[in-house]
Amino acid sequence: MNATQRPVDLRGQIGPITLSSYLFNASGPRCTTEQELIKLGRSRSAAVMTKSCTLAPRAGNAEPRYRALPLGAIQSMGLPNLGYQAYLEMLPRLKQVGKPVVISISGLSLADNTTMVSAFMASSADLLEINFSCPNIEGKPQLGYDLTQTRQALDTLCTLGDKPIGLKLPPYFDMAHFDAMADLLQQYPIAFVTCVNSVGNTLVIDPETETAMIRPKGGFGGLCGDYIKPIGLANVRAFRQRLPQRIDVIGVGGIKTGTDAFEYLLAGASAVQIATCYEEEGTSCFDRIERELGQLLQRKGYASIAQAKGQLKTLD
Ligand code: RRO
Repeated sequence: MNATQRPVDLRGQIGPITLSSYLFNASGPRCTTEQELIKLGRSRSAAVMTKSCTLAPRAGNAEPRYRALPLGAIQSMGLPNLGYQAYLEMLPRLKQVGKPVVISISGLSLADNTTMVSAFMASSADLLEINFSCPNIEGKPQLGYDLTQTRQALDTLCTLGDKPIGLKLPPYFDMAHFDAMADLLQQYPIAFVTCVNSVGNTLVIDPETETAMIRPKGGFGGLCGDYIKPIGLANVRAFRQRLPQRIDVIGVGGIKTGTDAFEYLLAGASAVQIATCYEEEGTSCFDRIERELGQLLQRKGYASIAQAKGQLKTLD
């Protein structure tokens, strides 16, 4: 930056909350324990997001359940977490870091989600992200692929308090599904959607050993990282085009450079989350990607996130 250039305004947005930067951690890696969450609070992550919680603590699925791959990872963690009461109890200490705390909630039933959302509505959490898309629990289909159950869940969960809530959505692959889900979601007072969760129930095989890469569910697991960036971009774009402006779209999937974050910005994301890259690199990814994004926007003559948001050009 030379002396005449102003720094780019990199603030992101989720519903009523303005973030100090455009990126923060996704629910998933390195955000389960208080120690990990405090570390996130002291990093450049713009918010502290927790691992999805359940009613009772869970050890998660059998190992090996995470495998790094050349362009990302496959995993079937199985919701390992401390149980929602542990996160309620540590919230005052997490809040002391001075940035928004987002609680990810992933009940195994609507009754579980109702209990947890009610509890966090009465807490000092800033935002709730309700996970409608965990692909890794045997016998529990992803809620976001079932319109009827999604409607039933929202009918209840949207009446439990005033704190802004958002939904973590699975990836969709058909225009009719984007249309149907967006039509449904805009009937509810939600503040944001997060697109996308891992691409569920994929299979990666080691041809040498002729074995599936991970143990749970016979090797079926969520695909993450670079492999899924085009899917994440498409989902952000599709929901941004269909949802009213009062609902922010948060991008996640394969962001490991400032250029990746910029692509999500062009697609219309109000902020982005980092998962696999944070797992591999640790908290330094937030400074690095923020710096790269700032330099890219500066070089392109954008003064702020807002100027570039949704400005994707198409060829028609
Ligand atoms: O813990 C997991 O296995 C997991 C969850 Br809750 C999720 O929402 N998405 C994912 O890929 N893994």
